[in-house]
Amino acid sequence: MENQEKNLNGNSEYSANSIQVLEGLEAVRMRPSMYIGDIGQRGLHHLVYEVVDNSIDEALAGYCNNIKVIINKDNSITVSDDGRGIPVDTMEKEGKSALEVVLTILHAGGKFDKDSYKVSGGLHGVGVSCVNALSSELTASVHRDGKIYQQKFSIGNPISELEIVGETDKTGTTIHFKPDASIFHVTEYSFDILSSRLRELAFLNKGINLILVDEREQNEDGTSKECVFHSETGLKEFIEYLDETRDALIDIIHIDTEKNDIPVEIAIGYNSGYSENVHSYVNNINTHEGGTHLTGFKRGLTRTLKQYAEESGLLTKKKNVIVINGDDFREGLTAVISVKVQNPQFEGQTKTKLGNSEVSLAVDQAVSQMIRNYLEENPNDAKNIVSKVMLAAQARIAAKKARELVQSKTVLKGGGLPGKLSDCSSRDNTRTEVYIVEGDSAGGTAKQGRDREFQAILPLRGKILNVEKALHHKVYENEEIRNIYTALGVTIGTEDDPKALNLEKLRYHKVIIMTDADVDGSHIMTLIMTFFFRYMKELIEGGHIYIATPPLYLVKKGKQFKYCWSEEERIGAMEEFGKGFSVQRYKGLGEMNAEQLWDTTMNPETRTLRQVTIDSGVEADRTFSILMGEEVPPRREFIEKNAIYATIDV
Ligand code: 0RA
Repeated sequence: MENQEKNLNGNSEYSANSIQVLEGLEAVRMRPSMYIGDIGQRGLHHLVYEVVDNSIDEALAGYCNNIKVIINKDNSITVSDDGRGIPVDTMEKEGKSALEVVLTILHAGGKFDKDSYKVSGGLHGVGVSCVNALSSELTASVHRDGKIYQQKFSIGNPISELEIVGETDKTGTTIHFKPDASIFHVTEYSFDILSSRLRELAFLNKGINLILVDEREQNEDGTSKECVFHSETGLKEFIEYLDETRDALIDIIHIDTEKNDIPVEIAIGYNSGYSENVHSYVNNINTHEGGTHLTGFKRGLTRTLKQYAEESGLLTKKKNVIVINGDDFREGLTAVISVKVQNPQFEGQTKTKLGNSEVSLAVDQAVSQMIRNYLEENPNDAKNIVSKVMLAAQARIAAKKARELVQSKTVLKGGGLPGKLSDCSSRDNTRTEVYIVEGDSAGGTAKQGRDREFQAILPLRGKILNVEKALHHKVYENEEIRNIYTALGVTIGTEDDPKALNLEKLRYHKVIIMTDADVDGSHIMTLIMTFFFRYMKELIEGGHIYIATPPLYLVKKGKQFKYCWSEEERIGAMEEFGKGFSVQRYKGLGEMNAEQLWDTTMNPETRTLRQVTIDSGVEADRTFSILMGEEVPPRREFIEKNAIYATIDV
């Protein structure tokens, strides 16, 4: 292949223009978290999304069908697409190629191709130049006009000219980058995290092929691990995926339309469960905090179903007329709402709440058209939904009473706290912590082993209720669960939202779940996590939930000993002592004495806590529904492998 080594800019001087450019990207390197969220695992993966988003834009514009993401052996990433290729001609104003502008100027993305359909965007919509700034090396290759163009960069600066390195009959863009290890705390990519995002993108953008290859893992035949994500029916398949193990009450209802120039896609399903699982997206971004699109959806759904129920006489046939409200229409509802908005205004604490008021009506109209059509054609499903709604209304009234009971002082013992709680003496809730421990005996050891100044112990009796399968009022009536609410000092209902958790009076900064390192302990851990995910998600989101990691083994020889947290550590310790050692496997917390428990698991100086975070609300929702439906799954492995809740060591 001929290497022409030609400088297409006709300009070998970067200096003049690059002063300004360097300042722009230098800001990204100075404060990376402002641009990509954080410099841990999340930020690391965000780099990939940022690049993929550009390819998705190209696909939404109708020019690209295939996007491939490769995790290379060295944890660098290659993203390639078969779009038109980033333009390479010189831009007059900047005096450099469009490619270089895209890669070196912040927010340059929107400068091109104004008419094209640019809606996808990362959490902060920062563009591929940020990825460049935070990569120790980045190579951009463009197949376009019969040629292969290439330019290399390092920490955002060009280190080569734009060169022609070959000829091609294809078009497309390939970005290869290696995240800068001097910036990121974590440099290893997770196949599972990337695959959940690509799966989600496939559902949200039907028709595109998204391929994920992991070069770090070879199959037996020498090929690399690979997954292809493709959806023909978009959000309909998304609901099928989310509700895989739930019992469907109706066929999935789906609409893909445009209202007042706003593309709106919605799919809903009703299942026999009690939880509400509504996921909303704006420009492919999960809007955790909701916003105008969600408001429009709820309003349209409630109004249309209510109207239908009243007109068809299904509601008034019952003797006891009960007042139904909006919540009742969403019990057992799984829904995904996806809108594409030209100039999204993101608000809220995590900038994931849509503010654009015009979107509300668009979604309202779409959902009401969708439901009206569906109910007219499927009167039997309509009956199923209405009877479900009536049951939900009755259960809601029971749940309200039970919830009030949770908060009423009458059920509480001395000082308003549960009798089983061994509280700490400090009331400085920026440093207090509570250990939630299974069983009274482990609770006893923890109580002796703790530092009572700032560590409280709340023992739970055996297995707590599986909230995934319980009606709300059963959850609030459950004694162990009530103890958790009162011990933590959290209540239900804030000024903004009567159902949100109120953390104002949270009594501990860290809530640490400590269970045995065996199958039973894992099961209890899963039950407790399910409770926190479904009923106290705000605590997880606030970074308050942690998992304690007791050791698995004690290897001992004479006066020397070593605690081990993995098989490798155990083998290492045995080799170190080579003869005359003994190995003790700790199955339960109760097998350790108070001092051992303090040394290994509770002492802030030496312990390892794993903070629980939610990487993907969608994956977490689905996984809890699967996990808690199954009989005897190897839960701990499942949880850790599948990153239901990702945990990071702190
Ligand atoms: C600006 C203008 C055009 C395409 C692109 C950017 C583009 C960017 C990326 C980033 C990754 N893949 C991409 N593919 C395309 C339009 C070019 C034209 O008019 O031919």
